Amino acid sequence: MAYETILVETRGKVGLITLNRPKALNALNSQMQEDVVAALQAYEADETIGAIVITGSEKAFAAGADIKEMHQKSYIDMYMADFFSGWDAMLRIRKPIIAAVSGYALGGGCELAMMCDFIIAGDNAKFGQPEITLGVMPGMGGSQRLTRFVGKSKAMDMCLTGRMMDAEEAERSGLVSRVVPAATLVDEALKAAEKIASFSLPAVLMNKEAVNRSYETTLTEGLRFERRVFHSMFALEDQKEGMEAFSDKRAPNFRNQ
Ligand code: CO8
Repeated sequence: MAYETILVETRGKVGLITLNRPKALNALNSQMQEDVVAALQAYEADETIGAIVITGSEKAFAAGADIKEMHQKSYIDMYMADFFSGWDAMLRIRKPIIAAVSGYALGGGCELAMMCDFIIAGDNAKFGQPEITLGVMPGMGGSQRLTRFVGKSKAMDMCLTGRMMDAEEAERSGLVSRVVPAATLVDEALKAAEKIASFSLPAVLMNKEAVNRSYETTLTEGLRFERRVFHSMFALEDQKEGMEAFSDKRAPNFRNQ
């Protein structure tokens, strides 16, 4: 399928989505929301795909929601369209999504990266929630997710001053999982995604679901959920195969069953 605002390609078992509005530094407009969600849903439905990477350009992952699309809208326009709620469909994607961030990840761009399962940053990455400088605030989860990633003090600092955080600070604060040289960013993200896609898909989905559950429930409930899912994994052929392969000192041959 052809998309207007993104490029998609399949690399082995990995789906690669590249945000592609270079003239607007990949500002997220409604078309891009539709395109990204449609591409994610297509990869979700594709049995040959085990993980997905979303990236942008070297200069910008995404410089925010498209200010030019938004600025004349009224309250009732935003409310009736439930503006930006279309991105929620991303949260229903069960396969892992890695954000590979080079350059600016600002406003909605930072929020999109945080909606992915983890972020690998190029050493030139810059994260920020500069909405305050525009007279608004984050609207795609920034005030909530950033706070959970980096804690209240830093999230307040970012949202109230609008300052940017570089890759080193982002890693130190827990916003990104690792920092790599910008020149190798996409390769490193693809390598991580290929590794994930080499494992048993049901086991991968259950791992993702369990980690996400920790954000939504109490520790006691989360631990109970984890134990029940862990027990259920002993119904998987891939569990037998993984453990047998370990004993036989050979590579496992997972069949996603
Ligand atoms: N929206 C639209 N166009 C943009 C955006 C954007 N967010 N960011 C950059 N552009 C455009 C510029 O207007 C410019 O276009 P043109 O050449 O036609 O003038 C082009 O991209 C290149 O940008 P610059 O010339 O500004 O490039 P610089 O290298 O000088 O600066 C910056 C790069 C620092 C990234 C600068 O472009 C900038 O500050 N951009 C805006 C960053 C920002 O404020 N982002 C937050 C946007 S608001 C938001 O994301 C809210 C999300 C939640 C909404 C929820 C609603 C319910």
